[in-house]
Amino acid sequence: MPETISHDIKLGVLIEKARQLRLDILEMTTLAGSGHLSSSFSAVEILTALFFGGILRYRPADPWWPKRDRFIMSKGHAAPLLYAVLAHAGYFDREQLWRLRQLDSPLQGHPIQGMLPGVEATTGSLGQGLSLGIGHVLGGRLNKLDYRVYVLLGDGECEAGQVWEAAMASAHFKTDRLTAILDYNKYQETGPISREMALEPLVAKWQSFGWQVSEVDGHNLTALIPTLQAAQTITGRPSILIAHTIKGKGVSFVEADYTFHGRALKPDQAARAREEILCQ
Ligand SMILES: Cc1ncc(C[n+]2csc(CCOP(=O)(O)OP(=O)(O)O)c2C)c(N)n1
Ligand SMILES: [Mg+2]
Repeated sequence: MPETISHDIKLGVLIEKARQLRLDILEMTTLAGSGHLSSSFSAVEILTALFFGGILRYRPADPWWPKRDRFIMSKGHAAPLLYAVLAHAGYFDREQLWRLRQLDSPLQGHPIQGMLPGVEATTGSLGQGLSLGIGHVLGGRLNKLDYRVYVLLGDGECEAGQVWEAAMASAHFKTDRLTAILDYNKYQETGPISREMALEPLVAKWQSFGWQVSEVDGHNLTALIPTLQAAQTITGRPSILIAHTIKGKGVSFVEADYTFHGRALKPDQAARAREEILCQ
């Protein structure tokens, strides 16, 4: 693997960032005693690439900078990941992470716009983020702003009809400043996607809706970053990265058991998980 990804971004620095994010998510959810650790771990490299790999333009000191690129966490239950990334990006003090899910905390179980700097959209009711993304693209078009919009979707989330309505609308409006990333970990809350509501053939589906589709290993930063860069060059239609991922990536016993969805680890499990993450 190359040591340098683009310009001066070092692969080793990004891998270490991903490790720190996993450790923080583990700490946050263990302290809270609840939260979606496995859903968060699934997308750690995707958000690392976006926020720290030179893809998104943003200004933590000016969260509503009109020209910022928009990132919408449509699978809002992965809030621990979003919060950890925003803290590491400098939007707020990292100490706030330890207040996840407390009653008076801005770090609620699902992200709420306006409560925490950097949270672009209120999400958690699955299926809505792509529609919000289209609105941002059309707004940018009207206001002559050239920002790009990125939406992270879950695969279980794609069982919601609104996603496909948005997919159609997006192609219709030729929203080429919109890139969706599908966290294709093959599981939703209650079991495998193939059993609950099969999505395949997924590439052909998105293509038939008029999207530019690429498939990528969602844990490989050297693949993710160039694929995201390539998506920026597409014109006349929206693009989607189907990112093959592993739910709970990084902790063997979580990867092996989908029932960890929405469950925090018990202190002894958390200690084992921490060891595994530190050894990678
Ligand atoms: C509209 C709606 N229905 C049901 C839920 C409950 N729910 C929360 S997470 C989840 C599964 C999501 O699976 P997926 O999109 O694959 O995300 P993953 O955790 O695998 O990343 C469900 C059904 C919800 N949040 N919103
Ligand atoms: Mg899933």
